[in-house]
Amino acid sequence: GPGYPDRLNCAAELLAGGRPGAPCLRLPDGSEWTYADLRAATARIAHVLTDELGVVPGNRVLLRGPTTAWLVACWLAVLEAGAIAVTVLAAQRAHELAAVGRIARVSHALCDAGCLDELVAAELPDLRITPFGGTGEDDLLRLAAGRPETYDPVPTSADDVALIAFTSGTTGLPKGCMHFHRDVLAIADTFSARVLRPVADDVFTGSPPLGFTFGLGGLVVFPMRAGASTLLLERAGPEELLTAIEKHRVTVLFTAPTAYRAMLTDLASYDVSSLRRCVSAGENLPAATWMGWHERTGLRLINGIGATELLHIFISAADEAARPGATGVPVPGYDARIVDERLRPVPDGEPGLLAVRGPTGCRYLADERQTQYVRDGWNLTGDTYVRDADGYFHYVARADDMIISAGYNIAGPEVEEALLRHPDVREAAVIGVPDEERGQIVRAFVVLHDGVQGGERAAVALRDFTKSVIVPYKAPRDIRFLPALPRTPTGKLQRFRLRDLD
Ligand code: 3SK
Repeated sequence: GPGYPDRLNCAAELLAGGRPGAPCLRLPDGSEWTYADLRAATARIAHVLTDELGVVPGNRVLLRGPTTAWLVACWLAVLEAGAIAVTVLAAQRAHELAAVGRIARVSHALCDAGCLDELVAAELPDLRITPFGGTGEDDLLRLAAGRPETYDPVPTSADDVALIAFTSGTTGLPKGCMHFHRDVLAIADTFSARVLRPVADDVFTGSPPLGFTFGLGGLVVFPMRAGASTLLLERAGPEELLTAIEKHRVTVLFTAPTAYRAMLTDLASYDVSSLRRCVSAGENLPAATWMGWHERTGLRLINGIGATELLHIFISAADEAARPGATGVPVPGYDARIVDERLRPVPDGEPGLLAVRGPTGCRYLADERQTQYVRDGWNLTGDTYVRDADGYFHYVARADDMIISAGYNIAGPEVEEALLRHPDVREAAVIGVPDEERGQIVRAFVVLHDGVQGGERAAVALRDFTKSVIVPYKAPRDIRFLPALPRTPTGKLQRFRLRDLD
């Protein structure tokens, strides 16, 4: 990866990314913070942290709130003060916050005044909670108001931990992933600089929250490293995104495949002609979604796979290099290969486990799952992938989501892609369910477009349709209709909840 000096404070570097008078943070009401504004706000908060709240380098500080300018300033201030940011989702509940707080041993929390309740209910002993953005006497912003506008950032080492990012944990206890100051810059200097290639005039926006590293990178680190600006949306559903793109002439969009599909439905009513770069990650991007977006906007979606363990995207492709249905090729600075259970490379064209290494690698905090995830320096992401003869990586399934039916291996996402080609289908999710005769059978959960009827006849028609698109043994034997699919706050499908439905 790129070389960095031994002494490095990534927050100070990011704040120096743009001209002082250039816009940095944009808000939905049309107001903006320049780089100088954000630098001053960060300095004031950092003074409160060190002088009043007793934060010392190495302390773990929990950050919680919707995507606002103040949350960004708090995040930067924690890092400038040499402390470690533990950014969680505003949507996380008390028991999840309690687990995160215990594992990360947080000493302080900065929490948006609008979502204090769950954090208080987490009952973390010895946690000093400071609200921000409220009206209380002890509000962080009130304390910060009279403080100096400059702050000497703690000269952290490039290898000091800057963040502990928690995996969204669709199953099991959440895992904390430690990332260094240099890692925060490395994601900007690899995926962003080499694949996304933003310019200072770009206006970023997107849906992932800052407690998800997809959002932290795409909505804070990448724009600031490029001296660009970012529109912060507290609510960022498909309609809010479309409205914001039109109103603020957004050029760079970060969101998940589901949102791209949902936006396609309403696209005709909005002017999205300002868009230049659209990144899709967080889940598999079906070829049909890529094609639909291309047909309607003329833009080639930049697909990517990232992981909290690796901080951001490590396989991707943009522009002419993008191929519908493929994730892409390793981002410059990363290596990826397909291996078997014993880490031996498997030939191109054969499915196996995805193994990755690069400048940002997984270091779990106090978790014995480290030795399963990282072997011989390779990160095993838990995905089954195939590499084709051109070196492109294609998603098959999560390794533990492969369905085996009557001896056939069936990858759920392939069946989902087939279902999504049907014009009535809005979302589809496929699981294997136990079956006496076949071991497992394929069951599909389908969300139909508004105004389309489900029922037995629709199920038969959909099943026949999938048989015309993929080999018939992969067609779902059982199709059920749902109003929506169960997802985590970061937008990932919760297959275990589908397995629990009966
Ligand atoms: O979870 C993901 O897929 C992801 C994607 C991009 C960046 C970061 C993450 C965790």
